[in-house]
Amino acid sequence: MTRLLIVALGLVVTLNSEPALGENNDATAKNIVFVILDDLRFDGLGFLTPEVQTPNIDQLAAEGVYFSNAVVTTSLCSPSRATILTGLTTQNHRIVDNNDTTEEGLVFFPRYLQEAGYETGFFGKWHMGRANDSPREGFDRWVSFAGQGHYYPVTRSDGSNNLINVDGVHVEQQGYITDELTEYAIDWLENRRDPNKPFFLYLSHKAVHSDAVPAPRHRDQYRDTKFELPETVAITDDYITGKPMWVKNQRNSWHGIDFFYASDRKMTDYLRDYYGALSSVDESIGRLRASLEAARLDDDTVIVFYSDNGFLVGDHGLIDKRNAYEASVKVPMIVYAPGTAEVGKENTTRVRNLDLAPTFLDIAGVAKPAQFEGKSAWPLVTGEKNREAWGEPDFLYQYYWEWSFPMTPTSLAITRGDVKYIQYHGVWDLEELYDLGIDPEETVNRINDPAYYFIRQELREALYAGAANPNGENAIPYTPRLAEGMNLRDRNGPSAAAFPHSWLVQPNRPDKLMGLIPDVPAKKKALDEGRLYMPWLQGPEDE
Ligand SMILES: [Ca+2]
Repeated sequence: MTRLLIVALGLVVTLNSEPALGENNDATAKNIVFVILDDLRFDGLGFLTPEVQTPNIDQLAAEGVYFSNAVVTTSLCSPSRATILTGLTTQNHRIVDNNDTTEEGLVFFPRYLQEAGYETGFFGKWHMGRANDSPREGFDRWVSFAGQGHYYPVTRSDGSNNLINVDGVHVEQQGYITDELTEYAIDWLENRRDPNKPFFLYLSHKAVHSDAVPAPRHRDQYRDTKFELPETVAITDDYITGKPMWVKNQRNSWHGIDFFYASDRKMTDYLRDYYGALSSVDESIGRLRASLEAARLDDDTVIVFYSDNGFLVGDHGLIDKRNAYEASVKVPMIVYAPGTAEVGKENTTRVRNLDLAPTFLDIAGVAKPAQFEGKSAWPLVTGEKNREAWGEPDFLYQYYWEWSFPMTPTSLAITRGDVKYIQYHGVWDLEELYDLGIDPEETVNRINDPAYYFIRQELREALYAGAANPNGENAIPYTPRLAEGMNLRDRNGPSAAAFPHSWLVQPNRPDKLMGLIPDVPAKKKALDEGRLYMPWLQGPEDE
């Protein structure tokens, strides 16, 4: 649709449509449509990767604001969704992995919208609480399913199909899940909701989670397409020496490029199905927009396009998500808000999933609850604030080890400005430090670079302080172990990684205790001068 037509529709809305009325009688309340995908890579859109065909999403970006530096505070389905819904970080909402079954005490942001007079609808993948698909507080309409759901109906032992929970009543899944969820959403939009209330539509697609299955009409869409993998997929001496052992070891695992999903499939081949499945989502966006336009709601409705986490396709030899590398933590984010100042622009501000709940409430004119940890990104969309004025917070990242996928360790990271520091817990391995300003691909681990000595220590301290819970406690949460987990490796693939060269030493070194001494300025001074730093042997002037 052209800009001119949107402006024309806007005028029609002003003249003919009834104003949306909340309990506060706010005639200007905006409707909100939130479309969230599962595991869509940050650059997995046509306007960013030419091989990918997503005309409707490209158009949404061209007519909206594209956030090129959107990130998630935990790159895993359930924890990220819990953060989006509660406005809390993982250490505080405590949904630490996909095995967690409780949502006890959590308040989901749509409840605040209901209280402000909004009608709310949830459609699709909830992915918390395992087998519990029953309606959750905060939603007037509920269409969901347990766990991961299915791309196509699957026949159960009693002969019926797998079930979808519609407002507490189970019905069978009829067809391809992306199309079916879109139809449920549009049905609510057009026929079921109260037209006198502003609405919040939460459309949560199963696509494009593994194993991605396209609709029949998209099965051959990319048959002849040659997708390229990231440059960091290559093993080179220069590159691989700076990486922790667990990264090298994960290459040959369920979540590694050399044995991904324990198959001999090539990632370049898998991406044909991945992006084929994305095409139904792209059509879904087109259908939603057409429905809004037909109802003359387009001008009063903000659309937010998002993914619950990133997805690696061979970056650093890894696939899937969980780790703290850029392709894992970055997600595609578009905010379509007609009439706002930043339309058609890219915004480079680092906006977190933690910031979504405050943003939605801000759009609705609802005050931010005290427990929310993020900040509204709406001033970035309206142009009220630029990146600098908005005041980008530190980006704290946390992923807690899962027994089910034991190859990725507990990963804690903090990014301040361009510098990212990563620390692992419970595993004997290297820390990492990247200067994203000069090394966006994270190819040079600067953890032992003297130029980053002080920022390294500053970030270690800030990370520890930021990862504490409201009681000031630093605790690593975990859930019950139920089985061995995905330990399979290709017996013909790469063997275990060697220890870092710098760790291999002769016995009886005089500096053998230096690794225990905190990295204080006096230690740096001693190292610069080629001296040992042993505080218990030296005078106060050396401290
Ligand atoms: Ca996910």
